[in-house]
Amino acid sequence: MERPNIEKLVKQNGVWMSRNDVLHGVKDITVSRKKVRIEMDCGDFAVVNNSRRSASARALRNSKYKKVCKRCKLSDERIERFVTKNFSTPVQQTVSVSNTGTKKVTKKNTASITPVPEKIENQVKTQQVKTQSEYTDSMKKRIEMISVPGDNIDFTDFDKLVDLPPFEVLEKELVERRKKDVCKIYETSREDMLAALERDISEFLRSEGFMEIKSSILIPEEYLLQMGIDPETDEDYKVFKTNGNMYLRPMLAPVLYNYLRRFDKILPDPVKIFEVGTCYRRESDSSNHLEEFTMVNFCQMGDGANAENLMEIIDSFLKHLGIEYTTEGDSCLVYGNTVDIMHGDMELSSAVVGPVPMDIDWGINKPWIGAGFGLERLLKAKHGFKNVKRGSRSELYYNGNYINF
Ligand code: ATP
Ligand code: 9VF
Ligand code: MG
Repeated sequence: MERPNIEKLVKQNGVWMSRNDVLHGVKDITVSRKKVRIEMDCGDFAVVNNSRRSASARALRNSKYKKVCKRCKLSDERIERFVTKNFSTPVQQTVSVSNTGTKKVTKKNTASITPVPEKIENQVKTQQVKTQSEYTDSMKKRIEMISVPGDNIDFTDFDKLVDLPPFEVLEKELVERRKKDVCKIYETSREDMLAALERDISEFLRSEGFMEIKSSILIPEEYLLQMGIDPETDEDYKVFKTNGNMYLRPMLAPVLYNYLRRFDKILPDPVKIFEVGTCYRRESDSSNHLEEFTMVNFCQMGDGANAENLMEIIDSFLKHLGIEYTTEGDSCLVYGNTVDIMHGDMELSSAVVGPVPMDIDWGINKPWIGAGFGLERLLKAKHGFKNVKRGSRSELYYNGNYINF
């Protein structure tokens, strides 16, 4: 016969046994898809898997407890029932309220901000020194994950590793720092860095005369084909297809083309527009590639659409963001020649001076300039992150700080 699960055992016995074999009365039990949350008469609670073979299940079946929780005020009758497993007579749950004035224990369910000791750094320094070679690869990985550039721990740079404390000490210190960093954000700006960058970019470009657009993330196949991308075979733009006939956009250009064509009939020349939004590409793993990333693409069509103006706007854009860059000539399938804006080895942007032949298909007949930047790469450059993931849509990092503790 199949063994009863925790839910059944707790409901039947009316008691719970905590890990150190202390017997508690059960006030309430909530069952979810996989877990059980048990609230004890003393106010403590436990969340465990709703299993049949766990130590907790065994403890409830075998009735071997070491102590009884005093605060639960379990009646002899309830204990007896648990031990003898005589469930025929239901027991009334009568918890007597003592008149000794003891306070009711209530568990806080709001997250509290734990104050972090200030002078841990000194503590770390006085510990025994550990050399880099004493760190295993998994220790290094863990340290890299929970550290930020400001910690100055770089396992590829030996000079920064002198006086490294033992792993456990360093790990504890870094965890405390990250908690403190996130608490600081909670106390001050409360801004997500990706969202803040988008707002900053939007404000900057609007002040430079560009009009903001928000278009759909879902685009039809026609837009890809018209950009010269075959969604089935293209090697550079590996696109995601939805269950219907739509695709997740790998770029913003198709919609911007349509806007340029329409606005040219409405707005004075030159037409200056931009969009900031999520784009999707099926990429292989790399420290500069995400499958879900944020692009800003700004463009100007008509008067002043020349290489000089393009470089001027890019220069003031990156100066505004405080990011250094170099330029490189490149070419791509979609536009032919591009100017790549680089930060070290990382491409921040591809910039193009039109016109290009496919303009005809989009109904465009004026010169244009444009550039597309990845926001997560801008964050990586700005903060010295090792990986674009730090600044991306993620549950593991908040504003570059590891948070999965
Ligand atoms: P790369 O050659 O580095 O893969 P790309 O030339 O394919 O990039 P573009 O099509 O020029 O990229 O897109 C414009 C900008 O968008 C890039 O310069 C980059 O900043 C950003 N970007 C493109 N693909 C990604 C991605 N997978 N993850 C993060 N950012 C990206
Ligand atoms: C440069 C990057 C074709 C006139 C609407 C504007 C541009 C940006 C290139 C982007 C892409 N192009 N990921 O075009 O600004 O489209 O490959 Si328009
Ligand atoms: Mg490019």
